[in-house]
Amino acid sequence: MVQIPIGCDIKILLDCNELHTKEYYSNVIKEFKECGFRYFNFHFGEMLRSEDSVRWAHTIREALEETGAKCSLVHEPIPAMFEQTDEKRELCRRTLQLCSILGIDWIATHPIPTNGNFNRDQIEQIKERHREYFEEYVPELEKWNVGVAVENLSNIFSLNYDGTKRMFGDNPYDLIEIVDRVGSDKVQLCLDIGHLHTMGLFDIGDVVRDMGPRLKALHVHDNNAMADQHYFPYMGSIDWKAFVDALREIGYEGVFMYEADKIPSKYPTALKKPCLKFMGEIAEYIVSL
Ligand SMILES: [Mn+2]
Repeated sequence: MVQIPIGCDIKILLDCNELHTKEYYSNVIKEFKECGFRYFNFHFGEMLRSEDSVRWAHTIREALEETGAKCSLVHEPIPAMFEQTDEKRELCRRTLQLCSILGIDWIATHPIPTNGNFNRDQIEQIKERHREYFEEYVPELEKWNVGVAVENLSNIFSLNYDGTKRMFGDNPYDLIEIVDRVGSDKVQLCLDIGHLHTMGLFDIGDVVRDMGPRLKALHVHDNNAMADQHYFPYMGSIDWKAFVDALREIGYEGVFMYEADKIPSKYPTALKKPCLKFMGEIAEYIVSL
């Protein structure tokens, strides 16, 4: 049985700063590896705007090479990709450049924020808008050899924003269709399992199977199906066995990547590593089910 590798948000132990040395990053990465993680989910955050971002990325790359770790996913640039001002375009270009330096395979990207209870024609228009948007981006993605993994959302977000009940992207089948219309191996899917669970409409195993080979990245976290809590697995009500069985069935080749950094962040620094170790044990347990 091929074991699915496990990954975690590196920011749990790391603060991104251009002043940090390669040794600093190597030590942080070693701590992650001691907890079972060799793959990371990165957020460039403010570093994206730093004059020194390219040098900083090279420093981290050296630390990754030295420690035999890999950054496989980044959650950028949101919402930079959808507001095409010159400044945002530059942030997008910088994002792709940093991803390329760091060897990041996939950028988890939310769909264009669109709230409302849409009819069929409106949904069709929104899908076409996404197709056009991503198609335009494909040459850049190819140039930098980085892919976009479009992430499913939750209608819970739209309730927070303006009281509407739906948000485009909360139905993973709309995203499957966009990916097929774009038809590029650089525009694929990221399944946020927590978002999907809050919808209460979809069977997790069926969605994984229907995404099939388009599924390139995961955001793993749990919830009680009523809020996007970003809990550890088993703190909520997701059926983890059904999830991992379906991943195996489709021959998922990506990483079992946590997006559950909010919980460790609540703990004092001294407890962050034990917390991470526990997260590692939970992930190892699930991928062995
Ligand atoms: Mn997510």
